[in-house]
Amino acid sequence: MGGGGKDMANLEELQKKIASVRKAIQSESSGLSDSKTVYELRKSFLDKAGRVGQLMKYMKEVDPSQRAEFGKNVKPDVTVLGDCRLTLKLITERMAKASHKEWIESFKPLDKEEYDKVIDSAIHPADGPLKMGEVVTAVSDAAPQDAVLVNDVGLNQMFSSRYFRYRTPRSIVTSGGLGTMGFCMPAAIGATFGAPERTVLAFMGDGGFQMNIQELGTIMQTQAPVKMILMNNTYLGNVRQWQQMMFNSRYSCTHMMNPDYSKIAAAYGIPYRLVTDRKDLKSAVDEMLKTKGAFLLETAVMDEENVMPMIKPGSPVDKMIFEI
Ligand SMILES: Cc1ncc(C[n+]2csc(CCOP(=O)(O)OP(=O)(O)O)c2C)c(N)n1
Ligand SMILES: [Mg+2]
Repeated sequence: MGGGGKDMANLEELQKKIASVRKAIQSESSGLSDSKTVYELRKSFLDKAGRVGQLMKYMKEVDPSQRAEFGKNVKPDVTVLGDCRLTLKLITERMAKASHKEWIESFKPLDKEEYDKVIDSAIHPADGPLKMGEVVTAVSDAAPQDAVLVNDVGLNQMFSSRYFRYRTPRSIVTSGGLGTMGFCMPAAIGATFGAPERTVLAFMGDGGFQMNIQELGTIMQTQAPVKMILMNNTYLGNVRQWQQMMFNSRYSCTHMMNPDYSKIAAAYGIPYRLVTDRKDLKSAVDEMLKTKGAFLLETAVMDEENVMPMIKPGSPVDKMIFEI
């Protein structure tokens, strides 16, 4: 009982801490540092299954206590409580059309900076070992317009998502930020069944491929025509990059001893080719795409390549880095 005052003091301290964390989120890592207008649309007013058709019914049941959600993390200038489908329409009708020409122009020097510092050397390296970006670009250039991209997790996922040029909507199958290594093999097999008329390209790293390598058996059995592009850097590359950046290159458990993939492919009766030199890249990609059915293309890529640019944990979006 006598501790009541102490509890109040603790509570006040806690509230102060929460307020300062909120302030930090708002100013630092929210990624909103330079945004003038931000719309946050909540779907709280949809029914549990998210059915749009029943919105009217659910609107009547909107709980006014939802107002407590407003301004929780970022302080808004204007708040609107209502069904997104209806209120958005009412808001856009009232907005004056703007072109934001100057704002859009302001991105051009930034695009150029990114191209000069990162993209050019990633996709057009002049010498040295093969790089993931150029492998992805070579496949992307030669693949049919409606090819489906499936990727695994790690650097291979980021490089293939970043440099594969999509020409058809609904063409990427990825575990995204969920980042489930091993995802690519079964997902790619599924894609060949879901879109049998399209070429399915499966980009993987040496770590993730081995997590579901037994699916080669499914490919053998079902004849699923998956074009597997293994980007072998002999590392759990994504984790190695973080160890380089955060732990002064003290690598732990990230180096990989790989099996002889030519023998693995042969065991499953799957055509295989290894590329170690960039002069052979194009012909190998063409051979993979021309071959009927599944193919395993192993590319021996640079061991310590990093994916850039990146934002360090806790940094705002305008403090991105281009090299470690
Ligand atoms: C099942 C699972 N285990 C561990 C991780 C953590 N993890 C994320 S990326 C990565 C390394 C991936 O290595 P590799 O498949 O060789 O791809 P690379 O980054 O070298 O392209 C690891 C271990 C994960 N995302 N999923
Ligand atoms: Mg790897």
